[in-house]
Amino acid sequence: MVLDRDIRVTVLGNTGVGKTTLIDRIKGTDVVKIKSKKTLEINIEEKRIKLNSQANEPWYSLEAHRSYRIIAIDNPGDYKLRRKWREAMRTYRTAGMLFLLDPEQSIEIQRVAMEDSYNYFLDSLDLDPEKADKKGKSTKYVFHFVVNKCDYFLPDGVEKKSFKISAKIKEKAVDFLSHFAPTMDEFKNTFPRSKFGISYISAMYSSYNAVDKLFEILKVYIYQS
Ligand SMILES: Nc1nc2c(ncn2[C@@H]2O[C@H](COP(=O)(O)OP(=O)(O)O)[C@@H](O)[C@H]2O)c(=O)[nH]1
Ligand SMILES: [Mg+2]
Repeated sequence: MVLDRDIRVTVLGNTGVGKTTLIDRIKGTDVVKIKSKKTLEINIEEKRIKLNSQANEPWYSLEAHRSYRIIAIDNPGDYKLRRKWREAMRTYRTAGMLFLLDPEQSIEIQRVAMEDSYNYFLDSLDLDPEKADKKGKSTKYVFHFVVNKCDYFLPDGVEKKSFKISAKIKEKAVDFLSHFAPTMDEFKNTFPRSKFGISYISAMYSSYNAVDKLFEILKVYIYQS
């Protein structure tokens, strides 16, 4: 339908941070049905969804009747396979990237992954660094940083199912994310016209609403409404 809209996004992050799990969860898929295996190739996942906010739109509005097609480019996270990121971003032009972080994993290693995503994103714009910088300065992209596996901050013995972020857990997740602030600032300096956001979720245990919300945010960035 003409009304339909695409949300094209590249999903990046170190191996094991939950990229594939998150993409699998889109559309309310139950996590128990998902078999996790290492991503070695670039996979394109397409899912047509209705966002929760659309239910609040009046029936006569276009928005109420739209479908959103999520096109998520799932990438391998192994550092040896990261050169594929540039390839993926060159081949499948997207609005920007979802960068996932895992509080269970080394900060140092993930910082390198974040720096790699920055460099490969620029490379994908133009292999000439000056031209890439220029493009970065003048174009609007979307960079959304996601602290995944926030269930990791729950005290032992607390039920994880239907995980909901509390103020206490968010505080810990914010603290974890602060280690990446210098790199995130670098993104902001290089892409001054772009949109930046942060989400705290558990791809595995958050309700579908929380997963859906991530794409609501992207929709607003991309379509400004
Ligand atoms: N506890 C917890 N485990 C998760 C979460 N998301 C993913 N995982 C697990 O982390 C592992 C790696 O996930 P995967 O999606 O394959 O990561 P990828 O390499 O980034 O695609 C799997 O065993 C998942 O079940 C989460 O939110 N919480
Ligand atoms: Mg994967």
